[in-house]
Amino acid sequence: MVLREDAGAVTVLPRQFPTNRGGLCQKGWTAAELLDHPERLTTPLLRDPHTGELRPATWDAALDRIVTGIRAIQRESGRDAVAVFGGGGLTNEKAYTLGKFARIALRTRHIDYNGRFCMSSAAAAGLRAFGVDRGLPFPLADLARADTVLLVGANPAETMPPMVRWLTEQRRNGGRLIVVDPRATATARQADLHLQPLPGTDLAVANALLHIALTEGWIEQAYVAERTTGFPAVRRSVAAWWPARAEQLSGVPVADLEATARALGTAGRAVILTARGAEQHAKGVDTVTAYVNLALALGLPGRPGSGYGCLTGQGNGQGGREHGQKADQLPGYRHIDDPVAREHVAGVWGVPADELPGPGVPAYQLLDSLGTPDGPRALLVFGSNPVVSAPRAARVEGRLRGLDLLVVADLLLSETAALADVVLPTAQWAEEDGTMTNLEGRVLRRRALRQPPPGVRTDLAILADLATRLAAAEPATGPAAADPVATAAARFPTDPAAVFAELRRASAGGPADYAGISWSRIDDADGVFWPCPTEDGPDTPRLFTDRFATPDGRARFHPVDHRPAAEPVCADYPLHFTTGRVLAQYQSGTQTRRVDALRRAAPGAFVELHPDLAARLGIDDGDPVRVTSRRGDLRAPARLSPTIRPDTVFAPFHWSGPARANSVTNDAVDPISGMPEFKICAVRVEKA
Ligand SMILES: Nc1nc2c(c(=O)[nH]1)N[C@H]1C(S)=C(S)[C@@H](COP(=O)(O)OP(=O)(O)OC[C@H]3O[C@@H](n4cnc5c(=O)[nH]c(N)nc54)[C@H](O)[C@@H]3O)O[C@H]1N2
Ligand SMILES: Nc1nc2c(c(=O)[nH]1)N[C@H]1C(S)=C(S)[C@@H](COP(=O)(O)OP(=O)(O)OC[C@H]3O[C@@H](n4cnc5c(=O)[nH]c(N)nc54)[C@H](O)[C@@H]3O)O[C@H]1N2
Ligand SMILES: [Mo]
Repeated sequence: MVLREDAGAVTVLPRQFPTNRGGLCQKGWTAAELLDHPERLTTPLLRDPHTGELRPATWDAALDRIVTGIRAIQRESGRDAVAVFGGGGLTNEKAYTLGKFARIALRTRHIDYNGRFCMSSAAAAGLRAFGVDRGLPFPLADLARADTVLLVGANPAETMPPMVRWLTEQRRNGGRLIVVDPRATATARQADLHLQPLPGTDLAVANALLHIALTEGWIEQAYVAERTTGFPAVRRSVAAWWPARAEQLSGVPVADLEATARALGTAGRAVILTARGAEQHAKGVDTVTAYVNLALALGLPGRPGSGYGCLTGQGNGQGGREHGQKADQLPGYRHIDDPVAREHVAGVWGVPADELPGPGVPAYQLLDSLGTPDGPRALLVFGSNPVVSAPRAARVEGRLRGLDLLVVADLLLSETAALADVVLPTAQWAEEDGTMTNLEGRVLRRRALRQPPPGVRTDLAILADLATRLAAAEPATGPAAADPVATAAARFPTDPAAVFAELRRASAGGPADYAGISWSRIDDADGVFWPCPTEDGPDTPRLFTDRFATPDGRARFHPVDHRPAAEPVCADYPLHFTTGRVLAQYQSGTQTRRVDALRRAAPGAFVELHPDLAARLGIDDGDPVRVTSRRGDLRAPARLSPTIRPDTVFAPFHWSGPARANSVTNDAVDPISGMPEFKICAVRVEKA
């Protein structure tokens, strides 16, 4: 998009661009409203120890309080007693700096971020199958050429409207769209075929699809032989997944499973895409793996117009997961346990490799450990609102309240910021330069249109301020003769161009290699796809055309089996509860609940119920209802709709207070990715 500023008012205009072709969703059109919003934070806030209220303070007082607090806590309880929580909405430059800040300014192992709640299951599955995790290994425009597109647990008509144009074009070209969702969403209603499984049964569906493809002889034998390893074990494991068994579990009729397998197995070009509906489960990694197995057996990945992909969510959901805000990660998508990676990155940062901490723990585990005897005593949050968005949120809220020091940098007083000891007002998207990497792995520029309002600093400036003050408070160690404050200032530049130049060096040679990407090249080329190791060499719009990113170049099959949801339904909690999004609200709602047009379009939470279920429970449309799980409850008006399964209820998670969906959700996590089970738990529903 393009921004124009006229007499102080900012307007958002569309721009012809290959990913969205000038399309924006309503949240994009209205985003400028937040720049001058009356509730915008313009001064730091400090909690008054006597009254317990947040009060405006100077930057000096706020930063002093933070640095004194951090140093005292680390002196008493060790470096790991301070933790950092980041966000997938931060630019690459900020995500990179946040990871670096945690590792060399705080020297804590505890950093993780909200992307753990988002793409982590698909990332882990992609990594183990393909050797690299890039959401889409091909440009989005490829979708228009596919004969069949299978969307599993994705509702792009509400969550990525500009992307739906490619699906419309695909069907205009004669292609078929198949959607797997327990609800007949706006996306499913456009599909040629809608499979409506019980939540949490996608893995069984995928194994049955592969079973059918095997029986019918639709496996690409040559591809499997030349480009993959491990198929025999998968073939054996799906042998037990005859379609009638999958129908019994999922409720998807055998005929629909067969039609889906045929549409994929006999297509010239086919694409399988997963999103949060399939991934946000305690078996999310295995579920994605089952769809990757299917794609590999059909020979799709790396073939033009075909493949497997994950629809990455947040603004910088891709770049945010590459440059070191993940607990186990260093920039360039390197592993923090890898001695070579540590040497390289430590070299760029100018510190000894053995000073870099080891891996931390995934987001939920981190949040749940806060303030406990073995957990961190302080937390710094940049770009997330876990009081609303974390699973089992009441418990997380309690953990945050139990901290000795909570620092939140935000543009607005989010529910998490409202609990903080120190709140730092930060710049927004239109006020700072930087880069974002989109769902295609395409690195894009984000350009500043204007300065932040007086009193507001950028995240980069905040991190630099903290790093220099921490250095000043650090007792001198070792023979380092240099002035520690000057060294810290040099290590934490506030100019995003300087940060990006360093990020390029830090990522060089890693899986997500940005070394050849300059801002001017991005400008000249409508974005640049990583890996891009040299400035004059090519970038990589399509991965896997010749080889996969594994040591032997072959993709890896992994046998995976269905397992039930972490919390089965029972007599007391007889219904399945699932959560997701609506078109007009974004995430924890901090930003969108404050925009008039969006609030009018989606004023509050609701509980979506099938009319038959509602009749059984004596609930009418609009009645206040209570949804209760073992963790807590949510209250919101009923919205009756025949589009949802009668055994399942749905609520959006954008609201806080009594309507908070995450008061209800389960905090069971995937053993590999750490992804919480946002998409299924057992509940009871009654009129409130
Ligand atoms: N309007 C809007 N757009 C957004 C966002 C937003 O908050 N609001 N957030 C952005 C972000 S960060 C993300 S991650 C993306 C998410 O984009 P999506 O993944 O498309 O969004 P969700 O609504 O979370 O989930 C998609 C669908 O999964 C279905 N579902 C629930 N349980 C299951 C299940 O067990 N199996 C299957 N197959 N489906 C299931 C739900 O009914 C829902 O329709 O959206 C991005 N875009
Ligand atoms: N039940 C349920 N829960 C879910 C999900 C679900 O489907 N169901 N989805 C999960 C998913 S996929 C996601 S991505 C998470 C998202 O949930 P959160 O992590 O809470 O994400 P946001 O609401 O985007 O929070 C971003 C916060 O950072 C602020 N912010 C925005 N830009 C900046 C910036 O540049 N700098 C700083 N310092 N702050 C900024 C915003 O004002 C806002 O308060 O929710 C997860 N929670
Ligand atoms: Mo997300």
